[in-house]
Amino acid sequence: MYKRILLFTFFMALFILPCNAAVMEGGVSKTGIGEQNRIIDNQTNMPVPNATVSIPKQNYSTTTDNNGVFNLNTQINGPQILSVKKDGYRPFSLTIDDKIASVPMVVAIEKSNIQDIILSAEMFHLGDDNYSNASANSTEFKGRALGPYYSKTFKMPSVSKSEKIYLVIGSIIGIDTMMAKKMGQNKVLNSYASAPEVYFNGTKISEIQLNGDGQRILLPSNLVKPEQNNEITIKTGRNLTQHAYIDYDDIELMNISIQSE
Ligand SMILES: [Ca+2]
Repeated sequence: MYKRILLFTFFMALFILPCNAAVMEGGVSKTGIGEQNRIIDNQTNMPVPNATVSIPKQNYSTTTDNNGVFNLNTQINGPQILSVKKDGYRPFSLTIDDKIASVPMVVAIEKSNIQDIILSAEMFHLGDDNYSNASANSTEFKGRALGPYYSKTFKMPSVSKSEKIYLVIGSIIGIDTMMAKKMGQNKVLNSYASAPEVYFNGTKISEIQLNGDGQRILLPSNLVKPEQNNEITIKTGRNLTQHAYIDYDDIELMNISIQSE
């Protein structure tokens, strides 16, 4: 069931990405063509001034003007993560490429919810820094690997029974599963990896088969410990065709948060 949710989210992301100049909003698209790159509020459609728009891989960063307009004065070669940050809004990231960057994009960002818990707003790398240039989005890799897994403990607020709580992964790139390969997300010919696994309070709750933005993973309510420490762990996969030594799949993630609705 979780996998189905993930896949659904991914397919939405996949179909949105090639739509040039569509409004992109937390993995959901609204139609609209911009004349300039702009950041708007998803509720009011008003411009968001003074938002930070960056390409973390390049250490490139710029700010929107009073009309929410920004220019990307940097070369986009291959898929890259674009990050948008603004106080009072959920951190947002989007995988873009030269095609998407070549036409004006309008990005709608969402006000943060007081219940949101940001586990990480930075880009980080899991794996062992040993990867093929044909790996999904390998040109995007930045920084040394943290190792094969990421783990974070956080205090869960009090939650009502009806509340659904999600782990939200803003962007993930570099996954080299068989499915990612079939979907054309990488050009690795002869090898593939197991899927990254997500654990919540010690129980495996999901596998992430595909790269994409805004992936939401429902935290099973029976595992949620209200008003106590809870733990999220994301383990990267392993190259299943390398038997001589352990070769972890090198992946990058950005914007990990807990959101409820
Ligand atoms: Ca590796």
